[in-house]
Amino acid sequence: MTMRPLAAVAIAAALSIGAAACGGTTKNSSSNDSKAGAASSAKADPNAPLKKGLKVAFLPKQVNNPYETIVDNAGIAGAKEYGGEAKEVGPSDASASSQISYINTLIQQRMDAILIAANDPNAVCGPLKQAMSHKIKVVSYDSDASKDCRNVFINQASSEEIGRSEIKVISDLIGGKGKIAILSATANATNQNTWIGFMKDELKKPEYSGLQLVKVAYGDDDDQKSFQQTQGLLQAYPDLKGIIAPTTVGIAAAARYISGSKYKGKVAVSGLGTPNQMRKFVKDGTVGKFELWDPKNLGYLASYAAAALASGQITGAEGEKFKAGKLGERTIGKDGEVILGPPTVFDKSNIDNYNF
Ligand code: RAM
Repeated sequence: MTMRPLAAVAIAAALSIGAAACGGTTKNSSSNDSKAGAASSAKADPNAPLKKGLKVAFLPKQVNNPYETIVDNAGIAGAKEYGGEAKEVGPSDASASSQISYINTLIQQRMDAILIAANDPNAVCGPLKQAMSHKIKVVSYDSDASKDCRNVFINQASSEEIGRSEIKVISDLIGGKGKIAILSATANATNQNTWIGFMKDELKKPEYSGLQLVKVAYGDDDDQKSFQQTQGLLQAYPDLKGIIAPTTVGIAAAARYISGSKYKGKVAVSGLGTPNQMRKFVKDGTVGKFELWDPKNLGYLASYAAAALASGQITGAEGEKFKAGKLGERTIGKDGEVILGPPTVFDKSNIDNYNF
C-alpha cells in the first residue's frame, strides 16, 4: 500500500511539538482552562432561556466550497430565529494555519461562540483553548477539533457508519472485485481521516477480500487538484475499478474526469456529494450511487448548539439535552458528540427529489 501511516505519524509528531511550543505562550490564560471541552466545570441550566443578540461565527474549512456554504448559511438562518447575529468567515484554502488567524480575530471581536470545521484536529487547538479561556463557547462541526479544544462536536452522521457504508457502496458498484482508490480532501482533515480509518477496517472483512485498496490520494478539497489527482490515479493504475471520494469537492472532480475520459463505464465513482453537483453524473452513469446527509440541518443544529452553550443551557457533558429549533430535542453523547442522523443514499431513482 502507501507510505501514509508513516507520514501521518511524522505530521502528528511535528504538530505535538508545535502545540507544546504554543502552550508556553498561552500559559497565563490556560490555568482555568484545563477543564475546557465537554468537561466544563460550569453547571448546566436546562431551563435557561436562549440569550438574545448572541454573536456567533462560523469558520468553515474554506469559504469557496459549495457544501460549506450551504451548511453555514443554514446556521446563520438558525441564528436569526433565536435572535442572534451570525456570520461566516474563513480561508479560501482548506488549511489549518489560515484558520488560526481567523480564530484570533474572532477572540478579539469577543464572539459568544465560534463554530469551526477544523482542517486539523491539533493545529487549531491552542487558539481554540485561548477562545474558551475568554469564555467563548467552541463548537466543532463537520470536522472535529481535539476533544479538549471544543465544548461539543456536531457530527453529520455516525463516522463509523459513513466509513463502512462507503465500502459497501463501492463493492456493490464493482461487483465486489478489483482495485479501488480513495480520493480524499486534505491529509489532516479529521472527518475524512476518521472515515478512511473505518473504511480500512471494513476492508478486512472476508466479504471484501476481492477489493484491493491501492492508494489514498489527496485533492485538498481543491477542484483542480482533485481532478489532477484522479487523472494521476488512472495513469498509475489503469486497471482501477472504483474510486471512493468522501468529499463533495473530490467526488465532483473525480466524476467529471471519469465521465469525460476513456474510463467512463469502466471505473465507478462514489463517495459523498451534493445531489445538485452529482445529478448529471448519476444520469450519465458515471456515479451509480453516493451518500450525504442534509447539510442545511447540520449547520442549523450546530447553530442551536452554540446558542444553548452560550446561554448556559448545556456545558457539553454527556446526557445534557437542548432544543434545536425545528429539529427538536437533541442529547449530547459520549465525548461531547451530537449526531445529526443517518445519511441518505442517492441514485437515479431519488436524486430528482433533492435540491441542494
Ligand atoms: C467536503 C468537505 C466536508 C465534508 C464533505 C462531505 O465538502 O471535505 O468537510 O464533510 O465534503
